[in-house]
Amino acid sequence: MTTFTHTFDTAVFKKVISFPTGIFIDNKFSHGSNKTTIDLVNPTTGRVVAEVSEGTPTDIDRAVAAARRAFNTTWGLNTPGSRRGQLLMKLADLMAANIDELAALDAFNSGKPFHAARDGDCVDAIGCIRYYGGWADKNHGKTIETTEMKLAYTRHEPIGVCGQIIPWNYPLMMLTWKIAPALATGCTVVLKPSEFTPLTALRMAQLILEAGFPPGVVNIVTGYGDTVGQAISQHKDIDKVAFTGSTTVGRKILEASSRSNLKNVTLELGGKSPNIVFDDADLEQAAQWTTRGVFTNAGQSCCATTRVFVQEGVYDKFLEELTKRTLEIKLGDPFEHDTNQGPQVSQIQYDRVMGYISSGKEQGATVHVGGTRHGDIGYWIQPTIFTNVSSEMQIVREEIFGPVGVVIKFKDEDDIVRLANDTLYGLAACLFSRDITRALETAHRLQAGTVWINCSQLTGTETPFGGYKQSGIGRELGEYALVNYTNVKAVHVNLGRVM
Ligand code: TXE
Repeated sequence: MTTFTHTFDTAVFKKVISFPTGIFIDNKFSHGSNKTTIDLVNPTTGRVVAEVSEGTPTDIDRAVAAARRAFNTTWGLNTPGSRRGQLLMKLADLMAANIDELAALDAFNSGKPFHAARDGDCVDAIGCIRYYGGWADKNHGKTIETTEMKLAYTRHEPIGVCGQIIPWNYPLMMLTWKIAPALATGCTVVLKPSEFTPLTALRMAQLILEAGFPPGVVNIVTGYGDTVGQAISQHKDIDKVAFTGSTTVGRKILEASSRSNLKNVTLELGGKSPNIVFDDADLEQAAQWTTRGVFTNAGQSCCATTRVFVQEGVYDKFLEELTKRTLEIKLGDPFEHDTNQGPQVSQIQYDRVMGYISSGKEQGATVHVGGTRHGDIGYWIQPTIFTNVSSEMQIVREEIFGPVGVVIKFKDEDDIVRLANDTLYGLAACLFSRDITRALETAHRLQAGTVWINCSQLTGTETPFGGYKQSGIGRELGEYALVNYTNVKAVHVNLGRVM
């Protein structure tokens, strides 16, 4: 079986990290059934730096069998919620004790800045595990008033074995958003990390083992989407699939569910979210948040607010503020102190984003800032702003998933609501105004699962996250996510003596 060993000797983190990179089933690491491997590329150099086992559909069968056995014996309804909560809390403690290591692995594997991975992703991920650890013994049903002759109540029962497929943009966070509510409610898990960024998931497998979760409760199978991912989505003994990724693959997952066993499906998909600056906004604050909304994580965020709409009267002033801040973004090695933006995750994503930049140029938009690659090696792209765009251009309509924003003028409230909602997506939106009535009225008219007022990109473990329209089905985080992992059973008890 393969092992990851790397000596980190960087400005912000120094340590040798070593752990097995086999597939993790029944609390044991092993080869995949065909003993092949997947190469991992460091996006800062474009060089292969590690390998992990390549799982197969046969491995998924083995993982599902382990998860089913655990569900029927040591987990599910067989373990009190309080015990599940204790194990989740223990896992959160272990993550906190290893936070620098987890951050280094995410930075090394995905290219995001180390400090952003540690202070953002890892803190969020640990908080998420703790939050659902707290829910594990509090997700109760209700008693329901009917007649004096009947007692009716509901039970929130775990849905069963859950397949979870996650992407590469927030590798650790996405893992915790998926496993935490599943484990809290009593489900067992077969998780596939992205083939580009599996390292933190495999390190988490070790921590899950160390925390004391029974064998089979969490199984992690590294592999490709069209083999392992597809095997999960069409498996007849998986009760639910939770997916984060592209809208294209989201459709395939729904189709596979309908062709196999009609498993419950929740989807968190793409976006093309609007960022609205009204003429009464605090422009400096708006520019600060807009910069974050467009460029965070090198633009690789599903809720990136990349369609920047600015009211006519403040367009020039706002563009000046936004330009100033965009030019201040420091591209560099993820392990330097002052790096704000690392490379795109892969050659494929680099090519995809550069393709969009070319299409913007060809279709007549103006490159206001950036528009080219950065450096000679790796997958860096300069923060890019387009102006003079029109609504039919690809860069305005399609999710770019890179550091690219478009800036567009609007007239008034009706105009902006029409423009903002003119998209297939509906994941998020942000708006800036000092007028609370205008802000709230507009927020309520936007078709989006999250609306930020005078801020952007803030998610909270307690607050639901998910999409309208083709941005997805269901909500993650908060109490709402518990619904994804439970079946509600209504029990009717006859208290009378007559039929
Ligand atoms: O995503 P994929 P990709 C968007 C973003 C990006 C585009 C393509 O616009 O440019 O998608 O990225 C697994 N059955 N988002 O190609 O393919 C895959 O192995 C089952 C938005 O990387 O959707 C990985 O684990 N699973 C997004 C996961 O799906 C399959 C995050 C995501 O990969 C599969 C990422 C299949 N047939 C990309 N094919 C967000 N919402 O945050 C692939 N996978």
